[in-house]
Amino acid sequence: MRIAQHKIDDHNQALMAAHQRAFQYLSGEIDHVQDIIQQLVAFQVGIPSWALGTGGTRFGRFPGGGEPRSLEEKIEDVGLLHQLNQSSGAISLHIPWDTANNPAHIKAVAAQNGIRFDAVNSNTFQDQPGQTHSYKFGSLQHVDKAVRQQAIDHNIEVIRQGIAVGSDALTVWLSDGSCFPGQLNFRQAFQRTLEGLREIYAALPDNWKMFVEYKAAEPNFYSTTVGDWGQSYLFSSKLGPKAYTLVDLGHHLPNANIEQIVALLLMEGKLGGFHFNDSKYGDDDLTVGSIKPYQLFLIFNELVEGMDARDMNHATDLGWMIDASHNVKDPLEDLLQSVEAIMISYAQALLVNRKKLLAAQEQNDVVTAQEVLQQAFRTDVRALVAAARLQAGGALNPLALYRAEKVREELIRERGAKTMATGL
Ligand SMILES: [Mn+2]
Repeated sequence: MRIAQHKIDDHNQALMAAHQRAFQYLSGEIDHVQDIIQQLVAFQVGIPSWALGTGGTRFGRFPGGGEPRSLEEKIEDVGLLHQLNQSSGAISLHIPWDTANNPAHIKAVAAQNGIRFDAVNSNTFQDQPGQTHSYKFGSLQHVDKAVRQQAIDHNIEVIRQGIAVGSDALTVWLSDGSCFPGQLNFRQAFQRTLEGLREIYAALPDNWKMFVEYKAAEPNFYSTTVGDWGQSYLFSSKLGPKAYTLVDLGHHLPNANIEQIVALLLMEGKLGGFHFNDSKYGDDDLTVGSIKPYQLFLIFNELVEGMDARDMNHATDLGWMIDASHNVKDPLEDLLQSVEAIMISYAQALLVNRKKLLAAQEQNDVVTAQEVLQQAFRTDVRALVAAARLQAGGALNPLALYRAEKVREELIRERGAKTMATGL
């Protein structure tokens, strides 16, 4: 479904006076307001196709109704989010869940919705119906060459499908690892995985990137073959210039200093992409910014500082994606909240007084350094983010309009109460 433009206009008109009051107050405090707004307008976050349905846990799943039944409907849902916030202009596909039988048609649906295709994701963490070999003991690390070859062929097929829809990156997340000590020879598992990744890398078009995503634990609970940023960096360095590390916020051991990891990967030119989410205990896949908003700000602070140091384009030089799951919320509402949290953290990072911070660091003035960061973090930038949305043609309050228009009710009417989207 689409929301009629006049409904967005009416919504904005009703909120305009309050918005302008907040914006005027804020813009008086900030230098270069228009430059910041332009950066916010340009910044787009990819929406994962697998997060458009209600997620579940290994204990159960409680679908909410009106979930997309096809790839077309997934793209329409992202188009709807983008219509509301103008910051969700890309979808990240997961193969085989999102295999497009008619890529030209799928590209046309995406174009109608103003959506482009972000990184495509392969899947060797599950066995698919009719699959010859099982991934029970891993895919690219597997002791049996036939299993490894099946995983390599699948990834090359994902690249082929990505090319057909106009994507330009492959994300490889491997669940490979071991559950018990002694199960795996770590060095051999690494070497076999590297060998497989090299074959996949060789199939990448010139303008493509490969993102090597790491994860500390789960589904394997003793070792993971791409378990942390060091292992991912080893793989991406050995593979070559088109390979990068992808940081998923939920894939670290507790209390890891993710902002430091980001800073160093950027310094080495090896940070390729991001999966945003939040967590309390592990890979909880919770709404971005719902648990640790200060950490998210600190990560964005390093991203902005590190990207500026390398003269990178904030909007286009890294892959920005959400990777989350929604067990109890309406997935579309959750995604609106997630994108808003990302935009708020990005805006706050743009406000950091970098000269003052650098001077404080040079003077060992710890108190001032903290003050500089917290001055930005404690600034309520919501009117700034809303101003960017307004300028781009979105809604001043996307979530409020989503609810006022009874979007979920309409989707349930269109698609049924018992639909269940493919995904996690
Ligand atoms: Mn991820």
